[in-house]
Amino acid sequence: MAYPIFQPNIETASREEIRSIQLEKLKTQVSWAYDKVDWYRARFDEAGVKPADIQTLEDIRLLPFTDKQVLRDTYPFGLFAVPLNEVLRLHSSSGTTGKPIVVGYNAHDLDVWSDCIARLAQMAGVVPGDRAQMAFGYGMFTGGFGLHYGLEKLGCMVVPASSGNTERHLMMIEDYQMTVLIATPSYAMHIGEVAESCGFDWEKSSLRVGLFGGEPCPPALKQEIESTMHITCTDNYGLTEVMGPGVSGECLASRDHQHIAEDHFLWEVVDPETGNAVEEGGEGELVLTPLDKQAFPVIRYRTHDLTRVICEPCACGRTHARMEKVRSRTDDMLIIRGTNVYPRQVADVLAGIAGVSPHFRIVLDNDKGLDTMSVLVELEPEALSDSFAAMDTFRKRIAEKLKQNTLVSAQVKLVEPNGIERTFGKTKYVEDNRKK
Ligand code: DLL
Repeated sequence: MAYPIFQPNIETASREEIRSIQLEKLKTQVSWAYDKVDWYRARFDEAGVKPADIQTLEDIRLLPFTDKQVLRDTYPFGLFAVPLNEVLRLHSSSGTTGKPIVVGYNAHDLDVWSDCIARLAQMAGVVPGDRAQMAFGYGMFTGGFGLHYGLEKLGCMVVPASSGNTERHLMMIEDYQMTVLIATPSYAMHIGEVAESCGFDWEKSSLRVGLFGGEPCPPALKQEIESTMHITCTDNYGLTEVMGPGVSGECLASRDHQHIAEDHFLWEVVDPETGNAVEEGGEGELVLTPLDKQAFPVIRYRTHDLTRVICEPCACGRTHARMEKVRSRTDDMLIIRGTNVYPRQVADVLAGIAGVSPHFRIVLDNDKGLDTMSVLVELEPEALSDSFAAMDTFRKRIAEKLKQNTLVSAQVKLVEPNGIERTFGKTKYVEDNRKK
């Protein structure tokens, strides 16, 4: 079987060539960050490292890590390396208390991003002329716009349907003869459920490929969607801080892995406790350094995603290293309908409301393929009232504040004082009942 490749001379370069491209770009990227961003210059100086000290790829270990906290501390533009009038796009990521983190792209960055997306689409068998229906949200989430421009670059017709309005999605798949669906796996599952309830016939549908990502996609879920919709789906990985989708993509020859776009990202796998490199092929936390970012350089970003990386050649012909699908993280981040939520965001919101105890529980369920979040909120005795209307207003106010902060709608249930069970005095803050 021949697999089409978007940039064959880069995607099938020898390991030596890839390392040499990476080293050249790494040197430039480190100098760029040092010269243009005060924060990097101060940190590198503190660590006693100058850009000229980077002589091999392993020398990256001389540099300090960055993490989400750094992006918060420098909010909104403290890590930007180009004048703001050269920045063409901002995106942001949820999952932090208070302000989100902000990232920016100039024309060069957007061009690189589209190449990375066109690559992962080709890996899944998408070809110019395909008709791609977008069910990722457009907005601050990187999924919608990221995939949109990359697919246009590949030569696809893109229908920017966005997420929601599932019956309209089905109508468009049928009427416009769509061939590619872009969605989070949980939303794709939901489309499948709605299709079943309205008698949609997938056997007659023109849909051929699903491009998924943004959250873990358990193999059983992928297989279920593939067999329901009669399509082939790939699962693609990325994160806002280093670009968005496009960091790595699944090819059709190695279904449990994703090829990292190694000419654009230098990867390390480290022990989450010590920060030291794990042995080759060992499991650890993925650390990424984008090699081609001008507006928003990021050096040694701690993703908190656990994986292992292998460099053996792949049957698809690509030589870029493959990371195992991410199934878990080193922190407690939850992904709910594609939105990142930390339990401490809920804790912070509740801490600001009088009459509420610090004990709560986030309960996650899955209703017809869609994640749902309920929050059990324990009351202090003084907040109890006999008036149903007063309690209901209070409940709605909490739900509104949670929505503002986490960007996810939650059903709030008020619980009497001491009503949330403690085990050995400890509250279990998350109960995740979603299909694993
Ligand atoms: O989810 C970017 C993206 C959009 C990737 C669309 C693919 C498709 P964030 O919202 O910043 O960015 O969330 C990033 O989501 O650190 C992982 O923990 C998780 N994640 C993203 N893709 C996958 C995946 C986008 N395919 C965080 N498998 C990451 C497992 C994923 N986890």
